[in-house]
Amino acid sequence: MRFYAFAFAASALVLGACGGGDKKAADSAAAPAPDTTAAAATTPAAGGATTTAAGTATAAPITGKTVEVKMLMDGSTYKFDPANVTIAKGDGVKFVLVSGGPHNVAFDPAGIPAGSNAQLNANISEVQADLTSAMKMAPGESITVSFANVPAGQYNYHCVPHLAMGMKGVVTVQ
Ligand SMILES: [Cu+2]
Repeated sequence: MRFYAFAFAASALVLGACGGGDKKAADSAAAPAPDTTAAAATTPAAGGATTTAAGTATAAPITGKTVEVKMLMDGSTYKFDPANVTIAKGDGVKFVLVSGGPHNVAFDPAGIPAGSNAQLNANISEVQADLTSAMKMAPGESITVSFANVPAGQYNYHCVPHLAMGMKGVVTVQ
């Protein structure tokens, strides 16, 4: 009790002596505040900027020819037909459901040319998730992908419901 009283008196003395009440409050308020603010501002801003940059690509319309790829069930095999097509920049691919739906078109993020992700997302009709089209159910329904304003290279894609059954293909853009 004697110790406690002494300590209290001492701290009161210190506070009183240097006017530390204000200073200490100002320091403790100022010190953590910039750190927290900086961390909070930096992290979402960086993430947001990246997302925004990736998401702000506007659809580049097909300027060349449109190649048709069928999505079908052949016996017990699900496939894109033809599975491999070679086109020029500016061409498009129309994926048409023939049978065996539901089917969709999903590009593999690791299987497309570097830097093509944002534009490809913008160029997929009815894009539903990253590089992934909406699901199509009925014969005659289709997904169209423009390969305008994207880098040349190989674009690997698959059908999500039938990936395990090997329903995949490659669009090569020259
Ligand atoms: Cu499928």
